[in-house]
Amino acid sequence: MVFFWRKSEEEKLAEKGDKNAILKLIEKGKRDRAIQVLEGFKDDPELRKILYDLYLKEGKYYFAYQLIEHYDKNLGTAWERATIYERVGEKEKALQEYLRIGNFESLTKAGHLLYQMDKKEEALSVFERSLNLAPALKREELQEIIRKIKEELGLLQVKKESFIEKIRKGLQKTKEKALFGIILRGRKVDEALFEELEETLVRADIGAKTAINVVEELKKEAIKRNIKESEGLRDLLKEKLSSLLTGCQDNIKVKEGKTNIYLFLGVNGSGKTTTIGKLAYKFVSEGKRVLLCAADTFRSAAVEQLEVWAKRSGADIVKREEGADPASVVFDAMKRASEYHLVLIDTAGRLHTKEPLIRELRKIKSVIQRFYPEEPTETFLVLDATLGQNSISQAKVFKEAVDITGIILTKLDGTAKGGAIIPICRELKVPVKLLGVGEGLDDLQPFDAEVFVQELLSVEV
Ligand SMILES: Nc1nc2c(ncn2[C@@H]2O[C@H](COP(=O)(O)OP(=O)(O)OP(=O)(O)O)[C@@H](O)[C@H]2O)c(=O)[nH]1
Ligand SMILES: [Mg+2]
Repeated sequence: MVFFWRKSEEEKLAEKGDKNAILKLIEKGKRDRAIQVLEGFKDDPELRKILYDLYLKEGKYYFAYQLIEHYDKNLGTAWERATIYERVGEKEKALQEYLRIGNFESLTKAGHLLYQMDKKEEALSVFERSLNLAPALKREELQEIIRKIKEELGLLQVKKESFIEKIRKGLQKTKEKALFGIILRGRKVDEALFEELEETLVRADIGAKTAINVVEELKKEAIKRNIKESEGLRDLLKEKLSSLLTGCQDNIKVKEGKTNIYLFLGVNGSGKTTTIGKLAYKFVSEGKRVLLCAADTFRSAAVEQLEVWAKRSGADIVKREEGADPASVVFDAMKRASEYHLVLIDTAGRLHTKEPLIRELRKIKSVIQRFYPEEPTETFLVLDATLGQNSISQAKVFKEAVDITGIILTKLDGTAKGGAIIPICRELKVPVKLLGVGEGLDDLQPFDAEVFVQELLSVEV
């Protein structure tokens, strides 16, 4: 009897808005009754908060939402409000709260919401912000999401072309191909043919001396093997050119499970920035984390250009203002490098100031080695194929500054001087690792000497 009397006394107190009595009701598990009572005191901030907490505990999100909407926009925590908004379908409001919180969890939530709302570009940028704050264990999951969105936005479309098809596509644009194709098609082997061949080899920029040698040897072989038709010379020429390219070919090095630093050197306009963009795209498509370092601080446009490539490829970027010390940008990049598989460093190539250029490049290298004594994994010299052999002299300046591990020959799609690849690699004694065959994301190929020569002399023009 006493028990019932005391209980109703408590309820009476509660009904009058006595906070302690209400809390006692809740303590005893009479949540519904407490809610019923509290709903009469929504104007009282203290009791309202108790009601709000109860709504959340009971999963009555819509009621909690109404409290927020009609009584107090700051009720509870921002995270709670965001969750409530999300539950009741107020996506826009949920989004605003998540963005305001701005931590890893909330930005990830905001990214998902934006994606659901079909705002993919915004989702991408929010996920990228969230990635910057992500704990190590969450990074991969987030990268995968980012990669997927990029693919959907067409930022990472992977063309299904075979390796050989790609090389063909690139080389089809080279002009020598047409020349050799025509000379070697359906002709009698005679002095005039040899002269034309020699001329074409010179025009292809393989070097006059080499051209004369090649043709001399072809003549001897043609007599020895009694070759009468030009078609028969094709294989001989292939053999000869291939042997000249022995040792000129190598793959780019990537140390698995480590941070790889690649340094890109070359004169203005040789194609450094474009090549970095293409290579970043290739690595990001393979699921690697890539950081671009804008150490060409000479012009602000150079930094902007690299930023565009970072966006297109899905790589991150480290930059500073125009005119900043390039080595200091490299320093910033090195501080973050351990989070990445690859760091690609863009440099300025002002050749008219040779001594400062050499000093600058050495300084950059020493900054890299302060952090990673074994790096750079690759120091690429980017050369413009349209300059042909003329690029050899500029190459020597860079070689003087730092050791070059590979040549990247760009713009091979628009030149008749692709033959220069032979003197370039033989004279510099550095292998050619990549070829640039256009301005698109996909227009970068590994250099394969055999395929290169084969395509050069192929009849399908
Ligand atoms: N056709 C063709 N154009 C290319 C290729 N690579 C680069 N280019 C173009 O060449 C021009 C110069 O390329 P960049 O990448 O800006 O050269 P860079 O070495 O960074 O030049 P600076 O930043 O001035 O030192 C750009 O218009 C590119 O689009 C290629 O393989 N083929
Ligand atoms: Mg550049």
